[in-house]
Amino acid sequence: MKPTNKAAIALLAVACTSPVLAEGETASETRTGTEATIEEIVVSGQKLTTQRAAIAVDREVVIDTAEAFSRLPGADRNKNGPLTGIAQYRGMYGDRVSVNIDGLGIISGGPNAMDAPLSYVSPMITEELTLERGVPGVSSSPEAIGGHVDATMARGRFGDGDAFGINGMAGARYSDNGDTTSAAGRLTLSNRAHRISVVGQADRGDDQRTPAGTIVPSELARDRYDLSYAFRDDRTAFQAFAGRLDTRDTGTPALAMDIRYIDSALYGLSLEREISTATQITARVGYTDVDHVMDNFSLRPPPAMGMQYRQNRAGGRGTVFALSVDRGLGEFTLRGGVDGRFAEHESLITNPNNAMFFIDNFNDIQRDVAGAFLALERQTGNSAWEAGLRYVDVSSSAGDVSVGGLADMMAMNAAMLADAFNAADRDLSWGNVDAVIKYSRYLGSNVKFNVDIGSKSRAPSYQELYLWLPLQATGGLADGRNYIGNLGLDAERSNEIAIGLDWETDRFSISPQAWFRDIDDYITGTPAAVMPANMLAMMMSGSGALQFNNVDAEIYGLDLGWQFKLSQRVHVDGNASYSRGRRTDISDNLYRQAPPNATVAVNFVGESLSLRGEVVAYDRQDRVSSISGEQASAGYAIVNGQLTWYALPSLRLELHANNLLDRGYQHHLAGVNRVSDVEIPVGERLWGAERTLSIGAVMSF
Ligand SMILES: [Cu+2]
Repeated sequence: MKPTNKAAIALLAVACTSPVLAEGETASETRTGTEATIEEIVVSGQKLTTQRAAIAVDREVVIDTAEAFSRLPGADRNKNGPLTGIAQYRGMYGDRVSVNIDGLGIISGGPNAMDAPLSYVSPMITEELTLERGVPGVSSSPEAIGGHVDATMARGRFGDGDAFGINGMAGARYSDNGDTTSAAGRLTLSNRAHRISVVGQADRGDDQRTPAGTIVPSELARDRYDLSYAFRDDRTAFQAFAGRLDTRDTGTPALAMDIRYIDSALYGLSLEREISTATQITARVGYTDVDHVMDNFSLRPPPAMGMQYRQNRAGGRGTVFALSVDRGLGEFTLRGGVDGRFAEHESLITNPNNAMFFIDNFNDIQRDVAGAFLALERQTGNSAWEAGLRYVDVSSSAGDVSVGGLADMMAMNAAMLADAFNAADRDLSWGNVDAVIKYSRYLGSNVKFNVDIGSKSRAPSYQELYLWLPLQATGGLADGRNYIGNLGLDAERSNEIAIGLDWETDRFSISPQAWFRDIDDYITGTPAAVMPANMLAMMMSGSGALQFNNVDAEIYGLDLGWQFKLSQRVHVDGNASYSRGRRTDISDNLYRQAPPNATVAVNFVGESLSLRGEVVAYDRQDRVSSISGEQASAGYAIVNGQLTWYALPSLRLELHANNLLDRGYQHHLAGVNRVSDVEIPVGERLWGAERTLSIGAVMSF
């Protein structure tokens, strides 16, 4: 077993038996002989090595789990609304970062990623979010070109004996900004072999206030439930779950419309079974079904003219599966498997004031991914390596499109685009080989060196291919530009190296990693040369269309986490991220890149009380994409404070103050306001929340 896994299990044991110590305390583990001694850096619910970074999301007083994710080194989030955070990792985001929940990928229903994968992870009922730092191994996920994240839902524990017992959790949180409330609960009936669990979380909030005005609309309403059954014995772990996501009127002010509803059903089965002492199989299958409606007139001030009203009904559904076998061969472990993802999507735009008006935005889209991988690992006393290969086959298709109810010139140009699209060959496929090599070695007892080298691919998304009419349905880019797809796109390929150190002494630990990504055929918008598309985009928005194209790019940077113990009870910690993304075929920067940022915190961890005060600082970002018309943003620093008190061993009370000094600030990735006739002008970057006080109580039994 890897040292990191051992440390994780030790930590889990500490977390389960002693909730008071779980926060901010480093799990110590005695090792013998020449065995390595590096521990994970454990900071306020975060665990970090150069191989992985994990965060205990339920300890973070957040509504959007993407916010908790953004606290990890190298991680950030593109925010298009209070529940619409898109994971960004080392300059890549959207479909480039794979997000699994309980080992299964999510099929989003919204063509603009309003239901981004992390929106399915309600924070209070999430056990842990784990980011594979460095280059993700080939077995983690297909098309994980930018990174891989796995979240596990907190479904409770098994019992110790044959008798059934009940355990659970009940918690509530309140934030004064927007009177935001969260309520969560879990009830588990279990013995040593069986576990039945029901969990749920409900979030509600009104519009958020900032020092520059109220963000309209930024109200939110989301319910998430899950019912599961699990079985385990010495050699088997089985789980079946059925879950629902029910999002109601929720603002997305950085996009052209707001969420009226997202109704999703999620089902999954997983089985892990030890066939022999050396052989283990893992099988997972999941199904997601999403029904979604958004519009531009219910939550935000409606357009001046009835003809500009838009309602958009979109959906997505499909199956994901993964099957793998692990076989131990002495010092070696061989892992092989197959996985896939078969998804359908559609999106229809209408106008409630004009029954003749419709746009087949996406019709009868199918995108299927099938992959196979083989990885070999070797673990010896003080070094380890892993080498893996993966083949991914992606095929996609789209149905015929049409449009109705447009006037004169618009109708003519739209009809030309529809005819061209319908006449084109839309059955497309890509075959890609990925390769990853990872090596780590102890240089002395408290320094470990790591190097990862990978070549990873991603085939184009359905939006990048099939967006035939210039619109802003771009998977959440939110740059305000109208895009058209491109049926001739090649797959992206990122050749990447990451070099890192884990260094730990009695008082100090640090885990820096430097990385470089060279991306061939990077898919981004470039000025379109399609005349009818440009004319339409001009009529709708005043600027021409962008078309998805293959370009060349590079992204490089350095990120780290560290901790320094001042005494048994007091430590300082922090992390820092630097990333730079640019085109290499022309002189321009990549769009929506996180600026350099750092967090420094002082922590006190007492018997039952812990305190944390932190400064979060972001540099300005003036390396912006001129093609997207992206604006620069100023740097800022805010101060946050938090207090956690175990009033009883089973009762945790939380008091958090965010933006304590009530600074006005604009996070570069916060999105640009697209809503007219509200306090914050159209085209202005959205402001961060004013000073916000939150209280919470979480009881476990
Ligand atoms: Cu939507």
